[in-house]
Amino acid sequence: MNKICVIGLGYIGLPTALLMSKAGFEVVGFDTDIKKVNNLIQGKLYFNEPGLPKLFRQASKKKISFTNKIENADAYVIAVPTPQSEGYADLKYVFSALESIRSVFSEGNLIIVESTIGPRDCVEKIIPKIRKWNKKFYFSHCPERAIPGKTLNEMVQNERIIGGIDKKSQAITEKIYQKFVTSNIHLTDPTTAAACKVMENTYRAVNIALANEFAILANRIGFNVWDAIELANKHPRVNIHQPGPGVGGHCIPIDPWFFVSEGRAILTKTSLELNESMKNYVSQKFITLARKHHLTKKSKVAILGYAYKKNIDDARETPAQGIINLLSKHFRLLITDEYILEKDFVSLDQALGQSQAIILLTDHDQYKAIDFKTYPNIEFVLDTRNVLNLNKNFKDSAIVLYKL
Ligand code: SAJ
Repeated sequence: MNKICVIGLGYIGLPTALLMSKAGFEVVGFDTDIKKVNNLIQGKLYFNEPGLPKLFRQASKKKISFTNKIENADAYVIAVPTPQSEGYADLKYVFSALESIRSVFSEGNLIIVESTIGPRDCVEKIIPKIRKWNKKFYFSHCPERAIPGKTLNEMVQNERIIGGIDKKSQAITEKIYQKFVTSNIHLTDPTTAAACKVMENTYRAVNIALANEFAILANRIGFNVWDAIELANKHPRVNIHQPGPGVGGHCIPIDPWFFVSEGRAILTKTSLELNESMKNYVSQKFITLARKHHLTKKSKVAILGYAYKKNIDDARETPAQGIINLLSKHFRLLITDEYILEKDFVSLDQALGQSQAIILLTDHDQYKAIDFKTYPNIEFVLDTRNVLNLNKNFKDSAIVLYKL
C-alpha cells in the first residue's frame, strides 16, 4: 500500500491525509468542494486546530496533492460526514464516496471507512454495495476517535480500533496506521469497531446527563453542585462529569441515537433528551433571575461564548444557538465569542460594557480573567460552566454571581 486517497477533507480527513503523507505515503486528498481543494492547493487552511498549520507545511514538501477528481490508489480512506437522520447515520456521503471510488477501483484495493456509522451499517449497507462491483476488495472500519482541539495528538496517541472484514484486511490496514499511530492498535470486525465508537460517545452522553440531573436537583435542594461534584469525585471509583447548558459537537448529541434506533436503549434516550432540555432549563433560570433583577425587553444581555466547548472555533450543534433563540424573545442580546470569526459578534469588552446582565455559556479560558468591577453597568451574571470565581472575578464589585 503506497498510494492512499483520502476522501473528505474536513476536520478528520485533512489531518489524516497530512499525517499519512508525513508518514511517507503518497497521498491524494479528494473533496467534491472545489473551494476547499483550491484553498489547500494555494496553501490555505479553512479551520483552526493546534499544530495543523505546521503539519500542513511539513506535508506540503512531501508527496501530497489535493483534487476534486478522484484518482486511483491502493487504499481509499472515507472521512465524510454522517449526519444523524431519524436516529440513523445518514450514509448519503459515504455512498457518494463509494460511487467515486468505484469509477477508479482496481482489483485488490483496500477501502477504509473512518466516518462514524451505526454498528450494522458496514455489514448491512456498505459492504453489500462494494460486493456488487464484482472485484476482489479489502475493507476495514476504523472509526476516528480524535477530539476537536487535540485532534492531531489524539490521532497519533490514541489507541486505535481496526474492524476488518478478514485477516488480510486487518493486516494491511494495520500496516498503514502503524506508520503514524504511536499507541496500541486493536484488531476486530467492523460491527464491533462501530459499536465501540458509539458506546464511547454514549458513555459521555449518559454521564453528562447524570451531572445535569445533579445540577437540577442541587437547585431544588439548595447545594452547590460544582463543589459537591468535586468532593464526590474524591471517591476512588467515582468520576462525575460536568453539568452545563447542553451538549454540542458533531458526536455526543448525535451518535448515541444510533443505539436508540435499535429500540431498547432507554437510558441512552432519556440522557439525550435530558441533555437537550438543558437549553430550556438554563434559559428559564436566566429569565427568572432577570425578573428578580427587574430586567425588561429593552435590557441588554450579553451571551459569553458561542462555540460548543472551550477554546475552539467549532460551533456545530452548539447549545448556545437554542439559548439565543429563546432569550432573544425577551431581551436585546449582545453575543461575543472571539474564537468564532465568521459571525457578526461584538467584542468581549463591548458585550460586558453595554449589558445589564450576562450569561456565560462556553468556558473559554479568557473569561477566567474578567475583572467585573470595571463594568458597574452589570447587575448579575449567570455562569453555566463554573468558570467565574466570586473572590477573584468579582472582588470590589456589587454584581451578583449565580451559577447553574
Ligand atoms: N460536556 C459537558 N460536560 C462534560 C463534558 C463535556 O457538558 O463533563 C459538553 C461539552 O461542553 C460539549 C460536549 O459535551 O458541548 C461534547 O464535548 P466533548 O469534549 O466531551 O466531546 P467532543 O464531541 O468534542 O468529542 C467526542 C469525543 N468522544 C469521547 O470523548 C468519548 C472524541 O474522542 C470523539 O472523537 C468525538 O466525540 C467523535 O468524533 O465522536
